[in-house]
Amino acid sequence: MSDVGDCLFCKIIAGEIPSKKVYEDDSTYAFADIQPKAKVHVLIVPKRHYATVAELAQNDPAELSHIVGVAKSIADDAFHGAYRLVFNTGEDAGQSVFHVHAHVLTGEVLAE
Ligand code: IU
Repeated sequence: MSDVGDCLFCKIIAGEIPSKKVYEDDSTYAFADIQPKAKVHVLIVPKRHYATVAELAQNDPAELSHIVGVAKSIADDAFHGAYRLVFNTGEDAGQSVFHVHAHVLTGEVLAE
């Protein structure tokens, strides 16, 4: 379903690179960020490869909505439904992996 060139997150989804899985279903995979910026820091990715959240929204809005639901459910379990959801988009905004991913930051009170 997903294996675009040498995309790192496609390889994680395919199990070619190990990750700490948090959630998986037919269309979506979630795993712990290797450099957590909060007590709980999870990346949620669509299994199908899109570079950015804008591309995902345009091509598969149902999957984007699903990802938002997965984020809520992770935060419901980790920290009574309080969480920050971030999609860095573009190199100048801090995006370093060009397979769209939602950062879910939760598990503790977050600084502004
Ligand atoms: P960014 O929004 O593209 O900068 O986020 C990429 C994230 O992917 C970043 O928080 C990294 O710590 C994380 N990550 C990872 O979890 N596993 C990896 O093998 C690599 C990056 I490379």
